[in-house]
Amino acid sequence: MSKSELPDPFEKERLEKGVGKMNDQDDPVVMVLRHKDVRRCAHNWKTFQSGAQPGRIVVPSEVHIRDIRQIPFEVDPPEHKEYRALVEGWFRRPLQAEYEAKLQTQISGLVEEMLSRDSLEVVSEFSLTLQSRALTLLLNIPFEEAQTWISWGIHVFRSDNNPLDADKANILYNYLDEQIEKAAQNPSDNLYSVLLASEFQGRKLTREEIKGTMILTFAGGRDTVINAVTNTIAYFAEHPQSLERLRNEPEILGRAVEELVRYFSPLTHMGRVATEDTQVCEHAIKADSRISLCWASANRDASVFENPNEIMLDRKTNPHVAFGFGTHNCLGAHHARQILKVLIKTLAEKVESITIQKKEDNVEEWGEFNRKVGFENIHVKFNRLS
Ligand code: EMZ
Repeated sequence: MSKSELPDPFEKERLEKGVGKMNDQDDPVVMVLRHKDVRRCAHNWKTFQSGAQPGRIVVPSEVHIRDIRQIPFEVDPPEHKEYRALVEGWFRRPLQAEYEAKLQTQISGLVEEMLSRDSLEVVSEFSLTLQSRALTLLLNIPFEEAQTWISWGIHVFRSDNNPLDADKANILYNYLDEQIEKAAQNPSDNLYSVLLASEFQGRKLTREEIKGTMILTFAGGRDTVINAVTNTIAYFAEHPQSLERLRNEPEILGRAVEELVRYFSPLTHMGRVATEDTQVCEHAIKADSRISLCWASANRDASVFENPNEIMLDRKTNPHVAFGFGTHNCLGAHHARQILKVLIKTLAEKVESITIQKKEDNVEEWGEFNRKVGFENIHVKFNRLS
């Protein structure tokens, strides 16, 4: 196994039982592992709801560190649809040529900076910087603001020794209160102002709803994007021939992005709360207990993906669920895809190879499963294409 590989820890349980079990702060989770069941349960929002107590559908549960509902993520239909409609257009802006050009300028600049160095740590110096700078485009606010978010570190709810750190979460919450207030005083054309002007069911959005939407925007796309970017660098470091292939066959870029996202599955799973007694794969699920939709497992399901543990850059049929599935599919997916597309294009244009100097895996523990999701750190050198 070469080092950038992310093994699939779910295969045996997926084949034998279809579900796995884990405890999480005394609120157990039945992990749904097969592609078809994951999609079926995601589709069935009446039985498997998102609108439970705020924080409870996230694994690990965030009920002890927040009581603000993230919107539209923790709301069920029909309200979900109306909230989502308020932001859907805004989150499609990454598809515009002008947005892509700005992203290109940011990413080219960052790659150039890295090319001039003998060593860099990808997670903290490259991926976090890239993610934070790109977020200024998504929010439509000045580039300089990225520096504040970079200073918060990788995860907004986690610190080094504490996977659920309420003090850390408060940094974000206080910051958002300030920014919302600022936008209320001085309306402009950023996301805060757009939300302040938005109406839900004939009334203005409340400050709490705006904050819930902003928390999702900050938290949902942070470590996921950072992992995807870091894994992309690690993959091309170990497969320089793949970078060369993309240089020669730019037409497969779109497929390559989907395939990398399938393979990396940056978000391992997302929970739901059962609204009634039911079952999944003949496993009883009690009302008010939790399941999780394990995107990472579904994306390695051999009944759907040929050679699921291989990265086939031009994979043709690729119904992956790395961005979720159904009603709640990822709002930030256009932005995330553009980031990866522009990043890979830029690497192919400028970088000959990437040398790995040292690295440490980031392994998540989910009950009986240990899943490598990326790297804690990975030190590399970018070598320029001449
Ligand atoms: C939540 C979640 C959303 C959660 C799509 O995922 O991402 C997690 O990283 C956050 O901790 O609060 O936003």
